[in-house]
Amino acid sequence: MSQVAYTPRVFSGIQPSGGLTLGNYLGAMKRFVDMQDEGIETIYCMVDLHAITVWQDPDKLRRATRELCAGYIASGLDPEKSILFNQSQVAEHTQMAWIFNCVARMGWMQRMTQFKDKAGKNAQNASLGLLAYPSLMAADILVYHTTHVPVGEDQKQHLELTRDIAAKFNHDYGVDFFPITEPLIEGAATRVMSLRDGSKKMSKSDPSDMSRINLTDDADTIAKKIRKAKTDPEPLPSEVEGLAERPEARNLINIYAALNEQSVAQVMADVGGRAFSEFKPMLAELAVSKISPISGEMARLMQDTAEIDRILASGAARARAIAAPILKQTYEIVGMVGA
Ligand code: AQP
Repeated sequence: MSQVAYTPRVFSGIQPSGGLTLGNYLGAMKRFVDMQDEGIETIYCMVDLHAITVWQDPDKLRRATRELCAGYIASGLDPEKSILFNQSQVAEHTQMAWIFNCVARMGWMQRMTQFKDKAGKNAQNASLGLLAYPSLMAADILVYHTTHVPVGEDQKQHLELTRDIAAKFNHDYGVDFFPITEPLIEGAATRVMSLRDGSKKMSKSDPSDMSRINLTDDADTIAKKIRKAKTDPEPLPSEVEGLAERPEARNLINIYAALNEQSVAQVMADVGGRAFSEFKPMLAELAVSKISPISGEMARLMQDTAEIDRILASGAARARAIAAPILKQTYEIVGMVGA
């Protein structure tokens, strides 16, 4: 088979497994928006099939999927420029995932730290989907011959697995068919940490709502969560090196830098020497000024769920038009009759 010329293409997804957090926004969504106008095709997905790897209430899942779509648009994604859709509407993802289930090795899946974290002590009782989910993620990406994936740092290992699956498929079938996708893990907030524990990722599914800022939080709630965020008694250092042993301080500075589109060094030069009692209100004001317009627009968009469903259906049709021929070629390579 001849070398495929890969058109630069961006794909990424977010699970509708709860409300959106500031971590999802800074690590993923804000960067999706930045990439939309770079002249590359951008495809963004609500990965509802990933969400059900742990049980979801069906009504809540429907609402979270629509709210995530509203969040994408409120953050600045334009459904005409970017393709926005929910994963379950494009069956090619799961069809490709089956092929990849037969390429990926059990040992690869069992090494995934997110599986170990989410399955916890009772891994025997975790769903088979939770173990297989990174293979579906590889399919999400490769069914579009995606060249670049913007993600937070927690997804790095899954992106490496995607590259391993692409390389093994190409090797096993003697083809150069799937690209070796590049992860794009960039910016000051690639790993936003919990406000209660600087060693834990900020997550939608953390039992403590005080650990995260939700994109739907009102101004008072955002200010309260930042005021109560765990810190240490020292004033802020002026040099980046001074944050090395201070995870909570580092997290708040990283959040400030990402929201204000500054480097961490610039922020340190401005706020070094200040006490947290002075810095936290600055951060709260900045966070409210960035998040409030998004939450207001999300609430407005959620009043017309029929329009959201129309956007998702139209995005799914555009996505399918790209994915179907790539799946067909994959079937031909693998040896499926009638493909
Ligand atoms: N804390 C974070 N900092 C930076 N980026 C983050 N992302 C998630 N949390 C942070 C990025 O957001 C994108 C979508 O993630 P996801 O919803 O598909 O799954 P997740 O990484 O498992 O996020 P959560 O919030 O922790 O969800 P639950 O609790 O359901 O597992 C990804 O690009 C991710 O890197």
